[in-house]
Amino acid sequence: MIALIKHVVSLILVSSVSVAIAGTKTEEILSWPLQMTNAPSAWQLTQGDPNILVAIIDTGADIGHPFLNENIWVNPGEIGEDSAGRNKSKNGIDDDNNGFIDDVHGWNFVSNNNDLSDEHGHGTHVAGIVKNTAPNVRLMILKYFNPKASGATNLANTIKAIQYATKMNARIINYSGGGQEKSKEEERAILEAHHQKILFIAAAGNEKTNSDEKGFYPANYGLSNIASVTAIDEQRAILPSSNFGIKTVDLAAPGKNISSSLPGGRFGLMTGTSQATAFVTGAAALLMSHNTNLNDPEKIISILVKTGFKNEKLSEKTKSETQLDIYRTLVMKDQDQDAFGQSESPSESSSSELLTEELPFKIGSNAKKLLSKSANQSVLLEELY
Ligand SMILES: [Ca+2]
Ligand SMILES: [Ca+2]
Repeated sequence: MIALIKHVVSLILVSSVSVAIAGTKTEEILSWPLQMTNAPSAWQLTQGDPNILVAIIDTGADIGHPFLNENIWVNPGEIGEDSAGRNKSKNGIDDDNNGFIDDVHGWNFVSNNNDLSDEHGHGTHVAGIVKNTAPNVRLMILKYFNPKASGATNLANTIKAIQYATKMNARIINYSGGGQEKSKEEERAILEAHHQKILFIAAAGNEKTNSDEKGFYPANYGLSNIASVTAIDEQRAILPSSNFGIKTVDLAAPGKNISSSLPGGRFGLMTGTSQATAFVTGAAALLMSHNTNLNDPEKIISILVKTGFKNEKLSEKTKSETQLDIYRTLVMKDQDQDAFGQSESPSESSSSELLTEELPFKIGSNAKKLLSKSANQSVLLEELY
């Protein structure tokens, strides 16, 4: 498992590049991924259902961050008073009998406690992107990554985190990590999640490789609840660092110079397929919020891919040459629910014009609020490590 840690570290470090933005308006930087994915138009339909629970399996998160704190999941079985009148969240008792003591917002599998603090920044950044895309959904924080631990340990903690998310009924797992080593146990854990209809959104990886030839896991397990996401820049080109593959990579989303939250109440930029993955997770959460009967992961992935915006720059890079378009995802699902059957192509549907014409970008009041909230608190020029 030495290779795994190497690649896990590599994935995260590539995602950690902070970029100076001298001469660029902060709001432009903040808004481009949301504009490109038509998120503000989508928010006019839904900003996310608080009942949609998204597990962020990563480096932890700053759950007190002003941008995140209202979105952090609260385990209902670990709050309130116990029979002795003590606060369940800190009584040292596993009140909901799930095997974890005082797991109020998630779990730290590195230290085996409920301290979710993020010393790295990656998890806080990924969580912020999901929140920024799906403003009202809940985030369960599961910390698996320890840069000082062995690959085997990080893998074992990943598996435990997937099992926790499954047990606690997350609807989506965001996994912005991975490596080129397979693990039967990890695959089995994701299969168990599939049995609970949990959608698993995974980073394609930042190895600059063709994932059809050299697998990157968990993105490459081939399970029908896993979506593999690669990253594009503001010009819609795939990043030179991003993995690709016409058989194995499902779709692309923005991943370069992405602004999001960082520990300590800060904001900053990161780059990589980790960030792209988080946008797709947010989009899937909005889709589930808008279509409450939609719970088949395979179908959700199919909708995300087929309603994506066709991008010729993704030719030979992804399965369907599409990039995430959240508004289309919601609207096309609304307009023609039969368009996504296995035998029918969306291009034959009554809403086919949506596949070939770019929809007008409209920014709603909530979008402005979100963007300005970010801009006012941004600290964008820091080198993280
Ligand atoms: Ca518990
Ligand atoms: Ca307790």
